[in-house]
Amino acid sequence: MNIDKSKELYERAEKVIPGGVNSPVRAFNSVGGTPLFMKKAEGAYLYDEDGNKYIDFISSWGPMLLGHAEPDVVKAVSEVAKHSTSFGAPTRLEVEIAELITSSIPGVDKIRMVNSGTEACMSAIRVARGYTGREKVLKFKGCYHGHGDSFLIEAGSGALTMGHPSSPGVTSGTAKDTLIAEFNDLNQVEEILTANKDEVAAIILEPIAGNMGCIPPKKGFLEGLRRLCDDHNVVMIMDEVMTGFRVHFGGAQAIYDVQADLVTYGKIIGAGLPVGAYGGKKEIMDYVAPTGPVYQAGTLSGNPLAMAAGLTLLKKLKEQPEVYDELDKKSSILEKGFRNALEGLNVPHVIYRVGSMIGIFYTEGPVEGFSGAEKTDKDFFGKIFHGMLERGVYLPPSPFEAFFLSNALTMEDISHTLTAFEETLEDILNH
Ligand code: HOZ
Repeated sequence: MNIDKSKELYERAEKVIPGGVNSPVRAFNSVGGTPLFMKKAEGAYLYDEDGNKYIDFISSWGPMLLGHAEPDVVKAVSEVAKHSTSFGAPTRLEVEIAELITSSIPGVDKIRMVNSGTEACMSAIRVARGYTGREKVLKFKGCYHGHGDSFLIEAGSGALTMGHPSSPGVTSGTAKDTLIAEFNDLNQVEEILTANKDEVAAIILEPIAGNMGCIPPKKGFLEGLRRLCDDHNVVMIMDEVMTGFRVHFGGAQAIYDVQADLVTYGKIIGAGLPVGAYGGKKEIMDYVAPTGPVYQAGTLSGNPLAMAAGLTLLKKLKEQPEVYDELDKKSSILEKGFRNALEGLNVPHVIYRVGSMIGIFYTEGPVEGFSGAEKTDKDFFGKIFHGMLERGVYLPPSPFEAFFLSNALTMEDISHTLTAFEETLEDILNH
């Protein structure tokens, strides 16, 4: 495979961009090799600067549910761009997308647009703190909510001890306000809430963890969290940046029938343009300025290009619920194929799938949270990644990212991917 142009761009990029990339996972640090610089994408295919074509299993980390360069989305963005790319004043599109989301998602009475999932989650915990008058938030190890300071905290020596910043630049003052529990461990959450009685403003979680591979909630976990939040007057925040409008039009909340107090969204509600949003119960959202005292603002919030793209995609998804069935079918064929190949060659594995999100862990398991996910064989994953890439399949370049499928994938793409997977496994095991 010739990747000379990517190599040349990477060399140039490293001189002027930290690590040569604008988001760390793109640097291929977990898998080695040169990051590929993409030139274009269409439907389910990515094309790099050297003209190599790949079947895409990232879908821009979620939003490309109908594939890249979806014609109606492209048309909507092009039309709106003719009338300006930003006003710094309200527009009709903002009202329409807010109406569409609030009328579709039970419990989201009001919604505020921001520019990224990070911003949405940062703002949601600020509102929860303002609303409850409490300072601590509880998050789960391995759940990612963007790079806000409060989220870059790792657990201390035990669940009940203070957390530490996981990145220089985050203060110990911030760390003391973030409590960490193991995903899917309800008892630990209860213990932490009891030990921090009347101090916890919010519990924030990815209802289906999508940033430590893909790990679904155990039966009763979300219901249990809902109950604990009610008992302790804690705001329950579901981060549906990856799962919202993807695993189901109503997101994970619709699949598991558990309603959060606040929900955060990202990427997909802008069809891949830079967008985030947080929304929820009226009484909480009315704490946001200018109605309420919690400040949050932004010139590019509700940007017309992003709103036009998002509105077009969400309308299409709402009008075509069969998209989710089709995606489910394709994803389940892929999941079964992966499982058969791994079982056939006796490769230890745990596979999870929720709708069109898939996670494969190369370990005996169990994998129910980060301590299980961490056991995945990272070297093995790196070899799989490169074997697949050579065969024209672009997987997430990290063992801790989920696969995201798009409905633009054809059955031929799925069967090509499974053949590539079997060949790659055989190559690895025979060397
Ligand atoms: N870690 C991000 C997705 N979970 C990656 C974002 C990006 O590099 O684009």
